[in-house]
Formats: sequence, C-alpha cells, structure tokens
Amino acid sequence: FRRDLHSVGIIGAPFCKGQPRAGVQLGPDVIRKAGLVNKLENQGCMVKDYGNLVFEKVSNDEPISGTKQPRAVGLANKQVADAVQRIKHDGYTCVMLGGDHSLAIGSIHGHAACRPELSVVWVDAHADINTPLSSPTGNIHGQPMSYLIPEDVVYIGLRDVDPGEHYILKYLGIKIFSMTDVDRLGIAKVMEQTCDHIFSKIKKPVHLSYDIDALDPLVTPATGTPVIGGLSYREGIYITEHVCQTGLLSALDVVEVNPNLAKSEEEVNRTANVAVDLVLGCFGRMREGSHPDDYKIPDP
Ligand code: EXY
Ligand code: MN
Ligand code: MN
Ligand code: MN
Repeated sequence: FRRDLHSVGIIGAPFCKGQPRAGVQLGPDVIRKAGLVNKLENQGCMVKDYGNLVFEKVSNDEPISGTKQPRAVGLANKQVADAVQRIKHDGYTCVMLGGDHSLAIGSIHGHAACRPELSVVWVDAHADINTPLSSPTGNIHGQPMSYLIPEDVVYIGLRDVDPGEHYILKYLGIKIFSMTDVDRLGIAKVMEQTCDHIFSKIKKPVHLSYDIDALDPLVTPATGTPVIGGLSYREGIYITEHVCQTGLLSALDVVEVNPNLAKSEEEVNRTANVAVDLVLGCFGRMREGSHPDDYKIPDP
C-alpha cells in the first residue's frame, strides 16, 4: 500500500444569502476549528489554506421575479469562481468550505474554466435544480444546478425533490441515485455505477459537491434543511473513499453546515467532525489504516 500525495487548497466562503437561515456563513470556521488542516497534514497531505473570502454588503438587493438576493449571490459566486480558478492554477485540489449550496455555482464555474471536461457528483438530500420559475421558495441554494449545465452529472442521496425538479431531472435524463436506490443497491454498487457513468468515455476530473444534509440528521444535525432518512455515516464516508480511489478528484465543496441550528454544542461538534471526516476520506484516509512508503518499525 502506498499513500498518494495530495495537495489541498482550502478556500472558505462564509456566505448565507442563498437561503434564509442565519449561521451557515459560520461553516468554514466551524469546520476549521474541528481540526481540518492539522488532520489533513497528519495524513500526509500538503495543505494551503487560502483563508476566507470577504463578501461586501450589497444594498438594494430586491428579489427578481421571486428569486431572493440575486445580486449578492451573483457577486459572491464571481468571487468564489475566481478563487477556485486561482487554486486550480496553483496546482491544488480545491476544497471550498461553505456557506450555503448556492456557492456551487461559482465553485463549479471556476473549476470548469480550468477543467472544461469535468464531471459532477452531487451528494445531497435535494436536487438543487429548481429554476427561478419552478422554485417554490425563491432561495437560490435550491437552484444552483439549473445555472450549470455540465454534461456528466450524478446525484446521490436524493429524498426531497420538488415536482418541477423531478420533471427537469427526467426531462434531461440525469443519472440519479435516490435513497431508494441506495437502499436497493447498497452504497458500493451506487459508487461503482456512478463511476461507470461519469467515466464511460474518458477519465474526467471530478467535482464532488457534498451537501452535509445528504447525511441523516442524526449524523449531521446542524444544517438548514434536514430531511429524515439520509445516508449513514458509513455510506457518507464510503462515497469519499471511493471518489478518492479514482485519483480524479479535482475539486470538493462541503456546504450547509450551520452551527446556529444545532440544539447543543455537542450537535455542532458532531456535525463539524463529520464534515472533517468527509474531507479526510477524499484525501486518502482509509478506515483499514495506512502507512507511509518509507515506514519502518521503530528499533528497540
Ligand atoms: N427544494 C427546496 C427549494 O428549492 O427551496 C429546498 C432546497 C434546499 C436546498 C438544500 C441545500 O440543499
Ligand atoms: Mn444542496
Ligand atoms: Mn484557467
Ligand atoms: Mn440539501
């Protein structure tokens, strides 16, 4: 066994205006406080933390035909896209810590500017593919996929999909693994078929967009739109291990951690620790254990 060398560039995006609940802008710092950088380094990664983006206040951000805070979301995503492009140019696998899931617009856009052939694995309870017209809420975190049209997309973990979204998914023939599919196939087959789908023609860089609400609320309670019946901790981690083993992970989003919605400090820590474990799984952590190439048993 050898450990691959992963270089990881982290960008924090403390942004909440793609949805109505305050607190999700604290996600990046809560995840860092759970030891993200140290733990990545301890497993042999080269880490550069680019810090947090600073988002200016946008005044007169009135809704546009029901879509809420469109200018703030647009500007923030421009900044995210620029940051992700820079991190890709610097040669890192990019980790974007949200913030709400509207930030995937900029993260995937910036990533695609550098890797036009990328594929997307979207792990979420929700499909986030409402258009401004189909959206029942006007919240842009329920819409990011509708602004992005990558060719190869796979969804995993769906269990709360609006009628308009379901129509769009079927109309476009997008590959989905709902929780029903996870139940039927098991997570190992789901990941095998996910990779068959995105790598059917050529090996493409993978953008993994991981919404923490894909996991069951018992596992990650501190989030804005929890939905019962989600992925177990083991299924959630298995996804990251499998994506890591492809060697093609190019960018990762970890979004929707909202410490203000936890019922206790323990719930905040539980959610943040799981978020960190997901990142670790993406960058070589294996539950069977591992050792460096040059490992030697210590002399007596
Ligand atoms: N489908 C609902 C909407 O469009 O408002 C709920 C979306 C929740 C989005 C969460 C973060 O993934
Ligand atoms: Mn989402
Ligand atoms: Mn570029
Ligand atoms: Mn979600």
